[in-house]
Amino acid sequence: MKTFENVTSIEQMEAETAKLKEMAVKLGTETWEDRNKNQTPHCKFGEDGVCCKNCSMGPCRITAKASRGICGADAHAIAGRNYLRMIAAGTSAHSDHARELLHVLHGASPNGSYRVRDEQKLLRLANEWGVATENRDIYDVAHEVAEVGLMEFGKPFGTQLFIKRAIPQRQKVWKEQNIEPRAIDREIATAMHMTHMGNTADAEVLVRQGLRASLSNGWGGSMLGTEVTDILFGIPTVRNTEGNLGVLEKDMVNIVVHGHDPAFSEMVVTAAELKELSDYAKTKGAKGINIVGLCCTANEVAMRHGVRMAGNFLQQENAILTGAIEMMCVDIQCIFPALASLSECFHTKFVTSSSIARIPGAIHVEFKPETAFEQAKELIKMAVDNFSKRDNSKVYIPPTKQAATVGYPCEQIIKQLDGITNSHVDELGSYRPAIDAIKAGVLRGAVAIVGCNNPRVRPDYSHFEIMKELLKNDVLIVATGCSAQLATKAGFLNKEAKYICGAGLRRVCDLVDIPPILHMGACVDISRMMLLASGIARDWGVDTTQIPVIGCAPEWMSEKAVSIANYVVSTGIDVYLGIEPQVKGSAQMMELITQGTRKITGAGYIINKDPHELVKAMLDGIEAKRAALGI
Ligand code: BF8
Ligand code: SF4
Repeated sequence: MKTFENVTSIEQMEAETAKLKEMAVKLGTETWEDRNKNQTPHCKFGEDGVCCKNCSMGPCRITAKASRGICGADAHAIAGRNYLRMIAAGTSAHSDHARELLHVLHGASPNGSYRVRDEQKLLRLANEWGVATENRDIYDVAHEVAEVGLMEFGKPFGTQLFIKRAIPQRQKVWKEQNIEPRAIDREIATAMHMTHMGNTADAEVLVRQGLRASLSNGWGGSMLGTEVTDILFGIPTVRNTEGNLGVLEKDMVNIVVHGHDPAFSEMVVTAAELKELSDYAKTKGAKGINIVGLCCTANEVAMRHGVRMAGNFLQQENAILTGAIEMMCVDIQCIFPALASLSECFHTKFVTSSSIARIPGAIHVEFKPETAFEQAKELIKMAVDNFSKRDNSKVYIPPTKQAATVGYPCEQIIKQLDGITNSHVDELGSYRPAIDAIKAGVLRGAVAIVGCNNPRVRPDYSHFEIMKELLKNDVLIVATGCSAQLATKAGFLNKEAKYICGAGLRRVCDLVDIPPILHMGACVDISRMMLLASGIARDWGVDTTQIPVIGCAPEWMSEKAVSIANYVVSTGIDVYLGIEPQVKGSAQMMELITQGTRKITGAGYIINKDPHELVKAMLDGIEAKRAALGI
């Protein structure tokens, strides 16, 4: 039988990193590997979540001799408050990202840098929200939709509009459990207020607010971010691209866009397509301009433009270490401050663009929607001018890259499913063909693998091992964020990767013409996954807790990830984690996040640092759901 031998192993990826690391050593500069060593072992109190510095009587730490802080807060209260603060921070990050985009939509105009790219999606949202559309200019509609969206952050009454998109069973759970998300900013402020000195000390109450605040992200901020991005830049469609550092070009001006907010990177990508700029690059001795992405910005531009992806989170310093980057432009989130000083070892210009993420040593070009396109052009010129300063004695571009097919939002998945059965049910389509495949056992289920990579474990290895095992066992994977990028680097987004899958999944890949892992976008696009799971549950006629669909974040690290994990659990989907949340110092908190939430939402965490044990638990979990459904 045919096989797919073109997988890039973790060992190969590590060998390339080691080679780049040689350059860092030669230049006498450090990277995360060194800093990680210096930070190990980590502070035990922080690791266990039992250090409180929420007031200046502290910091207080829970130890064998001190079971309470000065105010009397115990380990459960302290760990619970720290945990809720992580959720609040994560919720604020995703949601503020969406808020910025809503302002961009509010300022969009037919002749401006930002236009409405997908009128149909805008009109659908306007109808959903009761915004008048008939005989109106599309930009008037856009501006009013943006206003309604912005009100979701601070409205004094009511709950998030998008929760009506959830299946009725879920809405009922949220209402009965009193975790329906209200205004986004309110849920964040409430979380911060509850955790202020002298307020909530009951761990369960803190966990409940975590669920509620996270819902204002998943079914609020993140979903707004995704919707508005689609309206402004188009719903992603299937594209062929490539991934890993081999996408850098030795004869071209290499510009990396890194971060999360696509408003900035879209301008850079569009400007780079201008003939005047590529001609300009040629006058400077380069063959052209090569824009590549890092982290979630990479996912955004890959899915909409086919821009190639240089890599994920822990690869950001490696990109600079190639010595072949003329400019790295960053926007917000997951950007190492270390990039500024590392860039100084090379000719690389390191440019920050947002007031939210300012870094000493960077060139700061505050990006403004009104002048965005012009600013992007200026930056590209600056990068081109920098090409001649590249020092070839410091250049090493690892040769490895993989072909990838990306761009599978719900709309695309439905379209492809429709294509095989002609079972077009209604305007929104149906997941029934996928459900039939699951019921028949051709597919055992589906897993959303998401999140970061993390030096607490062998980076990327857990993603890799878990994916490989699930594919072999006929489990379809949807991926976002840095996980999707690992899948890209490994070669799992190549349609030919079907040959590493079980016979059932391979058949589905053939029939639907998809790679075995569907790239659904950036981390804000986990909201797409919530709609996907809800759509499957709706078409199946059961609750989301019942379908053999689970989530997994094998190497999560950010506060955003904690917020995401909580809204996934709130949506009724079990979350398998490969990194322990920092609450271990409280047995009650450990019980709450693994068992307690099951009584509230029907789902919880399963935690195991060993990827092989974790994937076994995942397969067991899927089979248990199948058995309960009688399939
Ligand atoms: O939002 S997966 S390291 S890049 S937090 Fe960050 Fe984690 Fe990557 Fe995207 Ni998500
Ligand atoms: Fe210590 Fe309580 Fe202050 Fe926390 S809030 S630092 S436990 S006194």
